[in-house]
Amino acid sequence: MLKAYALEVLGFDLAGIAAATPLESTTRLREWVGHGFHAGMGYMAETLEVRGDPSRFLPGARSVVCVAMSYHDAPEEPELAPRGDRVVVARYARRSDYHKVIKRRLVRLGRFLRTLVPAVTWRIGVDEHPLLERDLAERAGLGWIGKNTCLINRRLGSELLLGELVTDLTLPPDPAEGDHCGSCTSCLDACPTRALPIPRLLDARRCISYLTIEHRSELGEDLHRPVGAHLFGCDICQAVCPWNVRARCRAADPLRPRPHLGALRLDTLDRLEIASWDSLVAGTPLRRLSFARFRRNLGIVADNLRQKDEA
Ligand code: B12
Ligand code: SF4
Ligand code: SF4
Repeated sequence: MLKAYALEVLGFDLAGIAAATPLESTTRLREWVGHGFHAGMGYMAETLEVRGDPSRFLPGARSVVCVAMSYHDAPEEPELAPRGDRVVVARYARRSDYHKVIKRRLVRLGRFLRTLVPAVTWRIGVDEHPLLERDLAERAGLGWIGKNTCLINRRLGSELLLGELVTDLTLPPDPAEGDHCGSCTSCLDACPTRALPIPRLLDARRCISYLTIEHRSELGEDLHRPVGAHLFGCDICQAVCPWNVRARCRAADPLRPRPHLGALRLDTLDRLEIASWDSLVAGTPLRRLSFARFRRNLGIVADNLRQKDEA
């Protein structure tokens, strides 16, 4: 009944239930942080022990309702190479900020649960909350974690945004889905910075998504060229994935794309003052990029596009 409400009334694309017991993958997370693969994301190290154990997120947690919303805009062509002076913004960021959208829906899901069981306790999680979201979603049967480390669903692909409702209620868990990557290595082969050295291991120090969104200081010279035309985020290891090429779905309101954010041009961006940058990105995930980091990224992209023209 809860899953049906999430899907049919609230409009989530996927919903499943996982037991709230500690995740085995916490060991992997410790190793990942131990090797420094988390780069400058200090919050990953600080919240390490909480992330893999939902009962530390919500004392007494028994179940996690995992949900996902698609932002797939098939049949758009995969944007591996930029055209002309086109600057690339990750597809998830070309629309309203999913954090707000998913949070609002999860709160409604929690309120609905309370009408069924008045004494229930719940807490919601989306992205910045210390939960291993993809591992929980995998356990809840929403898909599997691919070699590019993204959660992939057989029907919808991996262009999914995740959220959770953690509750002290015991709910019947869904079966987990098996791995469907097989012998494919397209994502590892396509990564321009070799940030995926082996399957399911992402080295954030080399990932364009980390470097353009989260990294605070200047980028190492050796990483400038591979950043290409990416102003914010990177979709390459998902664009080449056969499960996304095959996915046949469309992002629904309120996650429909804002077309102008998919067609940004270097010369237009270069003329932006801080106030016009703020209004361009208002209400989207691009808001996370301060004007100073926007200028830093744009400088790198401009050099790369210029060199491409000269070549
Ligand atoms: C930190 C972070 C990042 C970092 C690090 C990415 C990473 N792979 O961890 C950076 C900034 C690079 C990033 C990039 C992106 N992110 Co991000 N990010 C997160 C965040 C906040 C935490 C992820 C995390 O726990 N990482 C820790 C590492 C260790 O996890 P991991 O690499 O997946 O490894 C786990 C498993 O793969 C497994 N494992 C690892 N190795 C092995 C090996 C074997 C053999 C096995 C069996 C298992 C296994 O154990 C590990 C621990 O659980 C989550 C939100 C959340 N709270 O979970 C969003 C989240 C993962 N991001 C998301 C998105 C959309 C993106 C981008 C697509 C954005 C973009 N277009 O630029 C890219 C995708 C890059 C990629 N290939 O992952 C979505 C992913 C949705 C999905 N379908 O998977 C999330 C879930 C946010 C959300 N609420 O929707 N992100
Ligand atoms: S997001 Fe881009 S840079 Fe990061 S692992 Fe994927 S392809 Fe490589
Ligand atoms: S590109 Fe291939 S290996 Fe990579 S996640 Fe997709 S199916 Fe798995």
